[in-house]
Amino acid sequence: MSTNAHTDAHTETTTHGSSRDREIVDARVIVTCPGRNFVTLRIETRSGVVGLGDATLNGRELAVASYLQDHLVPNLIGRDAGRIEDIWQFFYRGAYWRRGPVTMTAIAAVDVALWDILGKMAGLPLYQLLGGRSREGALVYAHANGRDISEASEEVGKYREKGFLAVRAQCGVPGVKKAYGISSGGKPYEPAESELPAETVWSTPKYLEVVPKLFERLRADHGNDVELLHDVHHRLSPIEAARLARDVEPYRLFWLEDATPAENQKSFELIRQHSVTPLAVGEVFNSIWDCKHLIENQLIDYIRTTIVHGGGITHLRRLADFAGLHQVRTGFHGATDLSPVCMGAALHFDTWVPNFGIQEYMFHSEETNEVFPHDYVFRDGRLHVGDTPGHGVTIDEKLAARYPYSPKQLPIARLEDGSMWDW
Ligand code: KDG
Ligand code: MG
Repeated sequence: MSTNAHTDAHTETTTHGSSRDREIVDARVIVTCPGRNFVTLRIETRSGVVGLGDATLNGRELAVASYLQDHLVPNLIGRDAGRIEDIWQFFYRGAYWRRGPVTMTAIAAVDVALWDILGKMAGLPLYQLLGGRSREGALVYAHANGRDISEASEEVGKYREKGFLAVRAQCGVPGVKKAYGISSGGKPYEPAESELPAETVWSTPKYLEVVPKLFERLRADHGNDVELLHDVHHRLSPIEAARLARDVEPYRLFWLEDATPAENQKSFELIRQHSVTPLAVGEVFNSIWDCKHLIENQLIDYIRTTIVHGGGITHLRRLADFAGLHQVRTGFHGATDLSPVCMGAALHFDTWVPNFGIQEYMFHSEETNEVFPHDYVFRDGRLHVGDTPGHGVTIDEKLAARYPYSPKQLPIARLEDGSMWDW
């Protein structure tokens, strides 16, 4: 693609440089595995400003790396990095094959890297570019999990001691060998642990028996002074989800997450008819179209779609504004498979977005934090971004190169009779 197709013939001068300074001269995909796989896009302008975007899609990392490398990067070289909206539209509208996790993750990586560059060129932190601070820090929730109810309750206590104001709680299900969200051997929970998907067995009746008991115990042990959350991880049918949402009502959950798969957005109507437990959904969504019905019919309270899987800041800003019109708040996905680059960008967004709800915060490993130095810090139950221009997250490429890609896929779930189920 010829360079002059993307740069202005006339010189467009701004306080911080011309379109020539902003010309994209390099874009590279970095794959690294400091304990888990991450894909990062690094974009550089002619004036030497570097921006980073997370492109990690757990278990499908190389598909996004190839989408970027083979299809987006060749279209980036020579373009004006300041044309963030036009580049987004070029890759979304211009692609013909729209949406889907691979495409939208790749577009997100480009978008976030460009916002990072804009912040660095302007000398401003990203939240300032978005419209400035709406709050002092982003309320976060941690993950407490235990092999049984007592262990889960102890874990909730540990997080409260660390200053967390909100905790997601999961516990083992008696009779189910490997329930979602439960780690083994005291290690942090990481679902993608083998080259081919691990097969787990699922029992809805056993699960529906234990969860209300878990939350009854947590309220008895910890009182009402802590926000409690729970992730069903798409395992229930709409009517089972309605039953669970009703059964946990006395324990005043902050939210019940992914109670049923949401390909059929109307299925949430059934849950709503039966319960006032707040509902969150959307970590697997990629665009506003995945949740339009859910939002405009006020079938959910929190939208979980986050920057890396939802087309970046440019698209998430639209989604959040649309959600705000319907009193739906943000509750961004923040598992460890989203890199610190995504977390940094998400926290700037959280610092600005008027209809903020909460941010998920699973801690990254030491190795990951060393590969991705960042300026956000945890204090008093909240994550606080720094004032570094851009999103405040960088990469130590030398260190990253010491951790080669290691193929890993997410597990699958089957019912006790062997039928495939939702993991
Ligand atoms: O890659 C899948 C994980 O991000 C997901 O299982 C984590 O459901 C999750 C959550 O709420 O963090
Ligand atoms: Mg989840």
